[in-house]
Amino acid sequence: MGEKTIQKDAKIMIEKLKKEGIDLVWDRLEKQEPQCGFCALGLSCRNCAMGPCRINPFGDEPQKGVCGADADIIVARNLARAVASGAASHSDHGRDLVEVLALVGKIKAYSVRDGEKLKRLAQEYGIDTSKSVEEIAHELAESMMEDFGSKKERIQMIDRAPKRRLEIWEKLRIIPRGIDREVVELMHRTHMGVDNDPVNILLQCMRASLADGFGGSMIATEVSDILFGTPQPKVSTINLATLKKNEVNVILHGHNPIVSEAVVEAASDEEITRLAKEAGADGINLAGLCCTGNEVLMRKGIPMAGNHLLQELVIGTGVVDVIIVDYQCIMPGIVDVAKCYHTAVVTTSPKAKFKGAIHIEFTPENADEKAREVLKLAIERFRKRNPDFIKIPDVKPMELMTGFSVEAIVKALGGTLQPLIDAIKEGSIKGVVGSVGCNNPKVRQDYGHTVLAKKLIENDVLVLDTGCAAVADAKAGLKRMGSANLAGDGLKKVCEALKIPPVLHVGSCVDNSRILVALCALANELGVDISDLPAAGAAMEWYSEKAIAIGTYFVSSGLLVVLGVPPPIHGSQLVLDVLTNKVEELTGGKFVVEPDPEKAAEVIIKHIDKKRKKLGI
Ligand code: BF8
Ligand code: SF4
Repeated sequence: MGEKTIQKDAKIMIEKLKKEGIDLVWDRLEKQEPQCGFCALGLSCRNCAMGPCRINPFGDEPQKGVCGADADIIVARNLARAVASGAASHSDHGRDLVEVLALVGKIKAYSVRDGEKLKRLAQEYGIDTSKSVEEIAHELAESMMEDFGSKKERIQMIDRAPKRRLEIWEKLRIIPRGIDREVVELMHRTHMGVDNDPVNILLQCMRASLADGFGGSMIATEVSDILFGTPQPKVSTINLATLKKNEVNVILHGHNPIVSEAVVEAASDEEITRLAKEAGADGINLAGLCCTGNEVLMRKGIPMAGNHLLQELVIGTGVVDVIIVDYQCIMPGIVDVAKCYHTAVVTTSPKAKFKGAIHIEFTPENADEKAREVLKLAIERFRKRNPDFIKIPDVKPMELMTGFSVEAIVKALGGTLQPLIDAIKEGSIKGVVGSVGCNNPKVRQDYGHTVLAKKLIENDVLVLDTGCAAVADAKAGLKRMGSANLAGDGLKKVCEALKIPPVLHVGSCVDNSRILVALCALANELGVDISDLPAAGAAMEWYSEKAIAIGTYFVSSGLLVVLGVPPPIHGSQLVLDVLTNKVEELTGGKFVVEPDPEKAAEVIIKHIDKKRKKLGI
């Protein structure tokens, strides 16, 4: 295995934990190698008890599963199940927020922070906005719950897409009817003996992914903004040096801001501060990890400890007193690492319990009380730190600018998208790229994201990033004040004028819906389709099924999407050809698999140039 990470803080911690004999994600990957070749190609199936089956990729027998399914059917079905899981994850997260919205007025811990957005959404859903905030919130929640069900012919926010895009989807019959419905139908179709036309399965993959992008994820973003405030630009810090030796450190990990927002509130509670001081600490220090981290960074400016592959390393600093999690992307491995230190892993959701963790269940009704309980636990654990195990990497916390919701971007532009459109037209900004997704131990951590982003901004391409890609770029200093210097002359000029970095943090992974909203708005302003825009997506270090769902809704929306890690589809020439080639005739978008970020940037820039030429700009 080559170098594991490009980041200094991570390198220092990997070294420390190695000396302490602790098994990390990279060690476990090594022990898994060689990984199953059939599975890597998508050629194994265990969908029923006549199997498990596998297809020989070299043309020898077996070429069919016991039921008669061939490579194309098996690969398409496997991909479909990944899309279903990814869409389900984002959407179930969205639903949890809708359930909180429905309780506004009846509970203490949560209220409406962005009343303007609540009204805007209510109008979009056809709700009478002359009522009280609580009534509007309740009715909006009810309407959104219908988006999840099977009563509607189309989910509400799909109509944010440009007219031409909707016509394309209507023709392909992939307008999502209900969020849960499309996921359930995809699972149904992949049961043995249902949909055995690989292309038909892929079309339903697109529909389920759109139910995520314009449904579950978009609801998660919009309702989080309503409940916790729409992000505005702010400055914060990032990397492991955000941990403080003399403070009680609590790491907020996972995805849904419901729990973490309550913890942020409770951390400024006088009693808590007093207890922390009594224990000998200077105070409480909160730091984020993964997408929960992105949520509280965007809205509250809470410092960020790191991304996906930092979750074990952060515990190894010996100063994390509690790591509190909600759900998704939380490696079970953190419980084993935490056992070697004084760190408590606290789970909070009835749907995400971890063997060996402490479960403190949060509900909308008890959130403030439970948040204080968790902080008290952290203070207790602070007393139990072992000084022999403490090491915070000696690096400077990196400064970053965050908080670029679409509303904030429009505000920075002076109230309309026009300046951005003008900049794109005259070529000072060549195009826009959404850089998204994870870390994957198979890729040198943060290398793919950061090299891609640097190359794009050098070429005057504005980068919008989310999730762990956003954390990677920020750690590398691409979102510092003054990072406009790293951009090409055109983009630099625009960034300096607007006082923004050339890489804009638009949020967590559900906030990829913000990228959709921005692209829809741009296309609508220009009177074109999304596929006409000089725009693209990239997921250079993806690992998660959620990333597959995101990539699929980007491609379905007409974007070229570069994947830096090959998806398990290479076992079927047909599926590979559809997704990397033929789909372009249908949606205008397609996947490109390119692990080298330099080459990925070239592919994207060429694509952007082509689109500019076609637009005559
Ligand atoms: O939803 S980028 S590793 S943390 S899946 Fe997970 Fe991937 Fe990070 Fe956020 Ni998104
Ligand atoms: Fe085998 Fe077909 Fe069953 Fe899959 S569905 S395990 S290919 S028999």
